[in-house]
Amino acid sequence: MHTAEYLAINPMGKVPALVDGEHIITETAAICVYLADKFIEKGLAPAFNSPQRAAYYRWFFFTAGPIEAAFTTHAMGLPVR
Ligand SMILES: N[C@@H](CCC(=O)N[C@@H](CS)C(=O)NCC(=O)O)C(=O)O
Repeated sequence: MHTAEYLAINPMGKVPALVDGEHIITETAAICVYLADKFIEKGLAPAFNSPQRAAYYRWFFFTAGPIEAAFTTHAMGLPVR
């Protein structure tokens, strides 16, 4: 992940990363939302104009933000508040 080839895809040298044609998407949550929207007919996300989008975004990014931070904090032996 620290090769020049991979760093050209994700300069942070982290996985996952998705290359979709000319698009590069990093960050797990962004990849999931991108794919769910790209293949909206699969029903992985609420329809684009659905009011359910509010809760979908709220809880999706809650897991990607505060939950990931809490797991990392806990793994470092620090208290999670
Ligand atoms: N916030 C990023 C975290 C990415 C991340 O930390 N990936 C880890 C693996 S789960 C990684 O690439 N670790 C290798 C490293 O930091 O060198 C995401 O959600 O995709």
